[in-house]
Amino acid sequence: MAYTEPQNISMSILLVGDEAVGKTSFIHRHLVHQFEYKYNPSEGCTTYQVPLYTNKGWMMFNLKDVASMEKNGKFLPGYFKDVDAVIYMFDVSKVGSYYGLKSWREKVEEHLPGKPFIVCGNKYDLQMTGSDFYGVSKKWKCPYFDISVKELYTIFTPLTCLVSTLMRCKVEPRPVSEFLAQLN
Ligand SMILES: Nc1nc2c(ncn2[C@@H]2O[C@H](COP(=O)(O)OP(=O)(O)OP(=O)(O)O)[C@@H](O)[C@H]2O)c(=O)[nH]1
Ligand SMILES: [Mg+2]
Repeated sequence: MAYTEPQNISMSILLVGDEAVGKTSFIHRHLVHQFEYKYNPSEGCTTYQVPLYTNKGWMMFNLKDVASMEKNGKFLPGYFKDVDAVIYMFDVSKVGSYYGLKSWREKVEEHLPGKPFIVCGNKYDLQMTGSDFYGVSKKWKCPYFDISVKELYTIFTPLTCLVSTLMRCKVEPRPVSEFLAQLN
């Protein structure tokens, strides 16, 4: 089935994790296909509309980017409004950010009990020998992905994994060139 316009499937995903793990970079990569080297700490919670081309056509995601500095603050109810699923992100080169996920999870579960979630270990380019973090998958009973926003390693799979769970069918990322070829 070919779509010419993004499908508004109203899927909202909350993105949380410690300082500088790459949450905003992840969104930026999806939106403008560029990598920003400079670190600009985010503030509050910003929602971005992110389209992704998949084997089911274009899909639109609302990605809610929660700034790490919110960790010790009070989460506002708006952050959790209409959220369908959660991505917990850490930096595979900073083990502290992996342990930091525990308190993010406690905080999120308080507001969104039982929502589907996945864990992403970003900056895999800094540790290409294979990460040791797959244990989280067993511990938290959730999918885990090593990703590199910088090197474009597995970065489209987290969203399609969550949408597959929510739609109960297999959704996979497809190259945009495939979509453009249909138009010719
Ligand atoms: N080597 C490497 N650096 C990355 C990668 N992804 C992001 N970065 C860098 O990590 C830094 C922080 O990225 P951000 O996306 O701003 O981090 P954040 O998680 O949004 O941080 P907060 O806004 O403080 O919550 C930036 O300097 C990015 O260039 C990656 O895959 N590999
Ligand atoms: Mg940020």
